[in-house]
Amino acid sequence: MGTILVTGSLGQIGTELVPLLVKKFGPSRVIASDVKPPDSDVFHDIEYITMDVTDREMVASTMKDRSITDVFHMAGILSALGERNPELAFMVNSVGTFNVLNSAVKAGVNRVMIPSTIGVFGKDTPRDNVPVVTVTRPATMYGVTKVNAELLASYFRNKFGLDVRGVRYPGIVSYKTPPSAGTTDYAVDMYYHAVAGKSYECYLKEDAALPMMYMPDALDSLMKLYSADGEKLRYTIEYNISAFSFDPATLASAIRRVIPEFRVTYRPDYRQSIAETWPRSLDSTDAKIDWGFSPAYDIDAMTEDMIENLKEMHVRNQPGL
Ligand code: AKB
Repeated sequence: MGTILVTGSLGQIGTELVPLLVKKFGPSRVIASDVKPPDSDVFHDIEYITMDVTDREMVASTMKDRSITDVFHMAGILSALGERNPELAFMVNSVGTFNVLNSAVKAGVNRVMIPSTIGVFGKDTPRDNVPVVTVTRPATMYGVTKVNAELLASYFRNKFGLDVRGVRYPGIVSYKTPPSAGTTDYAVDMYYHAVAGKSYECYLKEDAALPMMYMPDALDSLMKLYSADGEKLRYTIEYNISAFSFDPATLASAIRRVIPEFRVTYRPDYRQSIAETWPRSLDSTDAKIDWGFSPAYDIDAMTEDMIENLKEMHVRNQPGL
């Protein structure tokens, strides 16, 4: 392995993936990138470049000139922002993914990791224990572009032999990056409010159950799949993974076991209509069989860890609360 390029390094997953890659492979082997410069010196020990994945020339020359061998393509516009700005979602998620795959083939890249999402499912998909191969007819622009990314990944694998791998992530809970553009972000937001001693108005209904997982398991899964034996992989970026499912009321109860005074009210908005088109639970069996997916955190272990870490981060001083 030579040099790893990470796109979307300032996003929810990218922020935590980059330090993990640096720890694993060393600072000289990782180049972080995002469309904007970092706010502070978060990635001070490694090379950071400003790169827009929708810029074909920029993506192609970055991969070629820096002899990139591996790409973690984490740049993406999530579901809620995608509904507010469908054109941006199309450009980043579809055009950007095409640019990354096309440039990777031309530059002789060995492996490309691309996350997919439960957003590929829609109203015609079964709601419970959804298998990998099922109906993928999403209602959101995010879903449309991610189905497109799944098809592109398989096309580039079959046509050019490019090693492309990825998982369909459920909602991911994490504390390092404040919530922003997704439908499942309410979960992160709830913890931020609870630790700040505030009540929370939830934009999903209390019984809107969705598949979820904690960030350490999301990262561990990605790294397991990255180093898995390619011969054993039956799918490209379509592996379903999820650690558990919960609805807002269940999460609020889990938080109240640690912070009993925490209160939640419900005022569903357009994100409730998105959640209603997604499954309540996923079948992760194929990921377990093919590359050993095995999440460690349940909802209570995640809740204790989230609250402990958010308290340490002095969440009361975070803007926007
Ligand atoms: C979102 O809510 O848009 C994302 C996702 C499930 O892909 N977290």
